[in-house]
Amino acid sequence: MRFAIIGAGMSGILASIKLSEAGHDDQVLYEKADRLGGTWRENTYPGIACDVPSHLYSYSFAPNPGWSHQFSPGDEIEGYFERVADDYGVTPRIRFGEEVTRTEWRDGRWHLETGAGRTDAADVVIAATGVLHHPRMPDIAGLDTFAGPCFHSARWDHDVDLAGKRVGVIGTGSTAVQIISAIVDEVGHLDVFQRTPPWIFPVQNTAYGEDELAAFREHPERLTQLHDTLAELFSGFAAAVTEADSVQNQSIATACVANLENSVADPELRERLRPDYQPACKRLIMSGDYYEAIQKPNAEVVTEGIESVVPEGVRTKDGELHELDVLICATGFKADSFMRPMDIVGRGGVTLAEAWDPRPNAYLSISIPDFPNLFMLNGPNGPVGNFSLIEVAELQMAYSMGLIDELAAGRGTEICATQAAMDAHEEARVAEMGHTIWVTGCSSWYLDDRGIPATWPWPFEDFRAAMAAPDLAAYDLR
Ligand code: N01
Repeated sequence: MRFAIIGAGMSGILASIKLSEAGHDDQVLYEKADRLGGTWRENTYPGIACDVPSHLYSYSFAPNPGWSHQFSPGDEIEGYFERVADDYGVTPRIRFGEEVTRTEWRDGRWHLETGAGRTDAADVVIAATGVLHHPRMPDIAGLDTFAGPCFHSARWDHDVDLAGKRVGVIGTGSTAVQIISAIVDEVGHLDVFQRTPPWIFPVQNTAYGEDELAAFREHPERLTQLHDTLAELFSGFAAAVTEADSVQNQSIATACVANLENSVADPELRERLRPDYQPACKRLIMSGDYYEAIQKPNAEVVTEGIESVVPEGVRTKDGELHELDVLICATGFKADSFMRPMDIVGRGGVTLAEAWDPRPNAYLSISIPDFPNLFMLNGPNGPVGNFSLIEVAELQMAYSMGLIDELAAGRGTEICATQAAMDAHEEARVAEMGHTIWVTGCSSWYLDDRGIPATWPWPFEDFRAAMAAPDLAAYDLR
């Protein structure tokens, strides 16, 4: 069988390694960019780090004794993926600069076309295209009239020198918080345009000392233990977000409230920073230095709504003009794109646009009826809320290998979930959402067009159990 993997980020590299381990060496990875690394290649803003601990945000089979910090910076993470891809022989399989623009299921195979004009045919396609990769610019009048540099956090313009400048940051999500803490000491003046205050869970990001790094190098088994311990801890977090009333959630809330009370001195500012929704309803933000950053004399939190952007800066609804040299939009991503805008045509000519109207769905986030032999990693409605997406992808890939094994064993040539299985799963998923923290009264990128979280509502152990092996009764194997 021939395999095409779309995307050479964390999930695509993983897919390639796991296919090779199973003896499937006829594979190619299509990567639209000229380097691998996915989100860690695209996001290069100051302060970027992963807020999942590095020893958990690592492949289980490739622990890294060299992580510099508990939450290591983005370039280190990108370097890790490059190293793993080299060590496991993935890099030579990648076709860089080739964006798959179309793939069609015809005569029992996927026929792919790339923007570079290449065509290819594969028996199986693994869509490892990522979740948050289409930047969402804010819909603000006059944004394009701004006279100075204006860019999205995921399209950072490194030619722009921020030193001494008047800089505005729109947004106070995970990205903005990292940027603000990183640039506040460099810029002349910083305006933070906050539409909704975030809850901040306090975490310190300590660097590992030489002794600890040496111990990790000398005792690799400790890395595996650490990985497993952190995975357990994060399962606990999952229990919290999927049960809004849980004890764990109350502890998270207590820590966030205490952080706000103890870190923000000015009572007036403290109230403007106090969210009116429960912690973890929006994705919980981890930071040890955000509150300190925004209380610096050169920083100002602007809570008045934005009226428009003008050439000189941002005008708020009270009529005030906030004059700026640089405007940064840390305004998030279109979270429902997944494989789009790729043109995907399944069995019988059904298009992905039709299948995903009105919204994306896949059985267990992996397989779509009438799109045989197409498996998604980190697809729609999966566990995206504060877990290590590496662990999620590893479990999904192991599950997908179970489906691929059916094909490899010759028990059929095409396999995809049945409509009935997907519908039943979706019904159960939606019914379960009432317990979760995500529906307790906030807006966030987790919510779909109906206001239903596009996530996994059960504890993480249930996800592990669901991924243990495919239930073939849910599949149409021909
Ligand atoms: O994006 P977001 P993000 N006018 O959508 C505001 C992951 N991540 O890039 O809250 C004014 O969370 C918007 O305001 P509001 C992580 O999963 C991980 O920060 O909608 N403001 C909000 O404050 C995260 O959840 C790491 O009212 C506007 C912000 O922009 C996900 O990426 C690090 C606006 C957008 O927040 C996305 O985070 C960073 C407008 N028109 C990110 N439009 C790790 O460390 C939007 N906003 C792993």
